Amino acid sequence: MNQAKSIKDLLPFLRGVRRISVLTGSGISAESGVPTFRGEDGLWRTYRAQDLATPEAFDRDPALVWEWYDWRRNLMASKEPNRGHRVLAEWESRFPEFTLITQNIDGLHQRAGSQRVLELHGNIWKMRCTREGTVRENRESPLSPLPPTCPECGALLRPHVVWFGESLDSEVIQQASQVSSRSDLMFVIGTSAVVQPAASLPLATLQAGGRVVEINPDPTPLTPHATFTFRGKAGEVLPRMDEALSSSGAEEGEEQ
Ligand code: BV8
Repeated sequence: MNQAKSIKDLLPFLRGVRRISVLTGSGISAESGVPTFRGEDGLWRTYRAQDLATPEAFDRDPALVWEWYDWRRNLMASKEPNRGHRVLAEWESRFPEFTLITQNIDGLHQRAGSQRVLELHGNIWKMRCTREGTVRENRESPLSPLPPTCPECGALLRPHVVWFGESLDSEVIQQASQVSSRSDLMFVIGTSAVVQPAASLPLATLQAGGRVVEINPDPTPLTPHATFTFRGKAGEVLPRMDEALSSSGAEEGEEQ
């Protein structure tokens, strides 16, 4: 049984580790008021995302897909990073090698101050020209006109996100896989661990002899494999871990 009794159980593992990675999912943004995908307030339950977050849906009805993304952008525009995001941003400078890999497209990690973020599924604030492939950031909310068109060539713009059935950016997934298989320890926070290939990254850490620490109020398919599981909300567990770390000096590989 890998249920951690307390954060103190974790400290010996954090002492002296050099390479730490984190994989986050929509659960880390839940306490910022951004609906998760499969929870009670599930964003997808309302909008049947599986029908909309696909290239086929976009080809069939770009205006409808853009209405959904515009609704999500409006929703996210008023949300702030929470304590969980902020602790991870601080940890970036506290550990010798720290990499944040996120499935989220809300940009809240960057807003919290994280500099090195691997966005596996893209970013809702970026758009890509369907003809030229150029990517631009656009934070206009609400968008007008809908659907937006390329200022250079007039072609339709699409959200710069990875839809179901689309491959991830090869550079990004290659980097994420490399980081995962080199991590001494990977925190897996706020993800139901069902979407591939993201869900396989913690297994790469374990296969290479690293440890996995899961933080989630609910069990997931990863739970039985995790070295430690903390049942709780990211915005509560992470600040407590940060507190325990600071008072124990178990950081930057400090020898105890
Ligand atoms: C691909 C962007 C090649 C768009 C998203 C292998 C096996 C099986 C299936 C596949 C496979 N390989 C490919 C597939 C198909 C598919 C897939 O994985 N399907 C799943 C559903 C079975 N994958 C793909 O299509 C990927 N492409 O592999 O290309 C290929 C192509 C075709 C066929 C084969 C190979 C592309 C996947 C990317 C899809 N795009 N998002 C958009 O957002 O609009 S995925 C979407 O799901 C989001 O990015 C989201 O982050 C992600 C994962 O969801 P979670 O983040 O985990 O969110 P969820 O709600 O599920 O869970 C929240 C968790 O938080 C819960 O556990 C909850 O308990 C917890 N929580 C709640 N509150 C808190 C909390 N935790 C902490 N604190 C709290 N307060």
